[in-house]
Amino acid sequence: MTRFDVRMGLTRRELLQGVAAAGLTASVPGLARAGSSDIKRILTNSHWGAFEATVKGGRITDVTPFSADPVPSPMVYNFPELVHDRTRVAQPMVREGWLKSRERSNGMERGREPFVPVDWDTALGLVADEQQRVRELYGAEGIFAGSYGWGSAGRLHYASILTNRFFAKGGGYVDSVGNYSYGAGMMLLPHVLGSNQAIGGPVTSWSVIEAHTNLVVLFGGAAFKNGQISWGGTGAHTTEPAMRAARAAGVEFIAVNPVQEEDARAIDAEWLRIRPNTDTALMLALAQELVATGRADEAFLDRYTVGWPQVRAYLAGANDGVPKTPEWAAAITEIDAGRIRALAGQMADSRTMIMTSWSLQRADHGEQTWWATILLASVLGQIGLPGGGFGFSYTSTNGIGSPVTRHAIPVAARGRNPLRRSIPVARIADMLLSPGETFQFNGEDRTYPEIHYVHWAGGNPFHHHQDLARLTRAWAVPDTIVVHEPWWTPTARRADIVLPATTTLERNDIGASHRDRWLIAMKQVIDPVGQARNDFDIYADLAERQGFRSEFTEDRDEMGWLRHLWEKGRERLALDDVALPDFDTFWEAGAVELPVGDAGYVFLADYRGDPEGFSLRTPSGRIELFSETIAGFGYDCCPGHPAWLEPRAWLGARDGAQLHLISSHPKWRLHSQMDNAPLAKAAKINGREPIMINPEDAAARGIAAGDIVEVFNERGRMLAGANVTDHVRPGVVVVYEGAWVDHDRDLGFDRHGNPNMVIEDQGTSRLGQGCAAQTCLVSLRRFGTDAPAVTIYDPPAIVG
Ligand code: PGD
Repeated sequence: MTRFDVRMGLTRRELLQGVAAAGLTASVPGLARAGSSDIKRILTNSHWGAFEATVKGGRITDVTPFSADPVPSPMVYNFPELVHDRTRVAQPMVREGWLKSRERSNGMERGREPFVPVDWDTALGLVADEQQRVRELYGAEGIFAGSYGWGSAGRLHYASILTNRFFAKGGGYVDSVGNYSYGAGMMLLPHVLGSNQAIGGPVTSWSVIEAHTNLVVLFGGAAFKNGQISWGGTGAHTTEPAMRAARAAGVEFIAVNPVQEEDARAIDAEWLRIRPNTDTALMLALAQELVATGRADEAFLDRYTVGWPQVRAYLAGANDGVPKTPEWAAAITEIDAGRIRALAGQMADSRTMIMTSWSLQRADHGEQTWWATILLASVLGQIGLPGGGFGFSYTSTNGIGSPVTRHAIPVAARGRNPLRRSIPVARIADMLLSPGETFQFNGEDRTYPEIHYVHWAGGNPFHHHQDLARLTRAWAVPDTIVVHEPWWTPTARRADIVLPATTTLERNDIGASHRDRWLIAMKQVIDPVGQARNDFDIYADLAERQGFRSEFTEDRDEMGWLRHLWEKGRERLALDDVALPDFDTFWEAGAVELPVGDAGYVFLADYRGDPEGFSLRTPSGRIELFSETIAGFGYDCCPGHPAWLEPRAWLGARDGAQLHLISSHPKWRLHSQMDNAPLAKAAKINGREPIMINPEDAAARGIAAGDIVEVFNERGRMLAGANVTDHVRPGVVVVYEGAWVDHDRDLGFDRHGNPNMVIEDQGTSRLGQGCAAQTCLVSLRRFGTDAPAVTIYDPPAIVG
């Protein structure tokens, strides 16, 4: 089978040709002929971009990207197949064993037993009765509804927020805090900078970078691929054009990365092939080299930071006897000491912007990489100058550095949870497995509750969580698990009750994100597929059965809510001097373009100009290179200043021929969304998720391109398809996250290639407790010829 190379900017024709070349069986509808009378074209929006859907005979036959989008994502072309795919959940379903007897059903059978179709009335009755039973017996503490996940674009039908709202109005629930994207960083930054602005923006504008920056040092991705998506909707893609424009204007890029990404090549980035999880050591050595060569900006450090004396002593090796020299870092990072010295000089001689990606804090001690970034930028002393300093999100999602407005159209309010109890989001399995156990989190001691009922909508924990075999054991613990999903994802298959949800194309909504200049009326394109219903309506009916419909809906229907959210947004945007039309005018027009915000924005320029007047919201009012607060927590896994802490698994301490597994974000789907669509399927190798392997590592194991390989360690095993390439350094393999796991517990492995089968389920540190997926060692071998077929795109067994 030919591998289809998925590139940006692909036309639909090229896409279809590629799909055909890959020998896929997925149905590819023909292009709709314009001018035919029964054809409708309706504008809508999605995380991947806005597009016009062509509808014929009640089916979506084609899509045309939004005309104002300079670089549409090819992923929008997936929609016709995706929406009508055979993996849609046709009607409400109940796991057979649970339906027969909840008390006697075995939680380990979740994902193995067949489902029984039921009508909506029966399904909602079962769910409402079960919620009431658990609430009466165990209180709000027995219910987990911290349902995490990206869900879909739109301001109203955002599934996890509606979930929180339903349970808040219904008496309370155990919630989750933080996210899998930058959970460690978002806990750290308030201590160091006083806010999370460095993540969400505004950050220094790309136009400023283009005009003033000489050198961008990218720690982590140089990824246009991640810029394909934005939470809430994407009218115009800005990341790729901005990076290309900066390059064309003469900005030099250096990519510090174990992988040479295609996007980094597109901007001629020099590749520094670092060992995974060692960037902190490199940053510390760069800082130490600047000190040693008299190039540290002592005046900046003195005026704008606290804790520099402690950190300078640490860099010099005063406490541990280990000066953090280039030679020291070279032994850890495998980047030549001479190159480290030269890079320090280059950074000091240039107007330098440091861009560190979200993925680098998604690792053991991930907090340190972001703190060390701030340290290095402080030593360079360019923070607050045009084109200098640092940022964390430029290459992690669309729209960062392309300012729009401060305010946005709001989402439906979550409501106040009367039970003020939550866990860090990535500690879900610990919570289910260890009720009553105490854990530390950002200076607090917390206790895991005893959960009897789990309700999930808009997320896919059986893709996003680490150590999926452990999650399977944890998932067996609650009495009941209810999932709303459009598709038979791995999580839907592991529910007791599955409620089929509509997709964005089957309902009305408003597409808007504060990182995008387009507000788009997402008008319903087709009728709901099968018996799918909107999450909002599902919750409204569940609330009705329990006597709080009016509190949940505030007596508004779908269009009433959209009108309400629009009017609230209109009031807020007026504060930014933006005059929006009334709702009816907007709905009729289909799209409204917001004026571009402050394109000359420089992050922390106000602080640099007047550090007292614009003091930071840290205890000292300054950038905290040493934090008394963090030091006071007494965590050895996160001391009071940025430090090199050896990761629990890394190439510097590997066992024999182990390889470091990186599982970053794919360019052909969003997390697990669209894994069941043509583009992702076309990228598979021998039907498996691709694994990038360096030729040296492949040869040492007798692996050739296209082979099915087995990736394994003490936690689990999975198959993948070999992509032998020089674009990954020796010792490292890459499997993108998000393939629908096809874990056969009898065979003992995942047939498909979800990296979370083998990744450890441990927090980044006791401070952040974030997802640490990028810390993982694995072994690799050729699997042989008779690999079992992937079955995950077949719906599960349905009886009765
Ligand atoms: P998605 O695939 O987006 O992944 O994890 P997340 O769970 O967010 O899942 C969203 C689900 O919502 C899909 O199943 C989709 O079908 C469903 N859905 C969409 N729209 C609707 C709707 O309207 N209603 C309902 N009810 N459902 C809907 C993402 C998470 O994965 C994140 S954010 C990150 S950053 C992490 N990254 C990594 C990583 O880098 N490496 C590894 N190994 N693992 C990761 N996991 C994390």
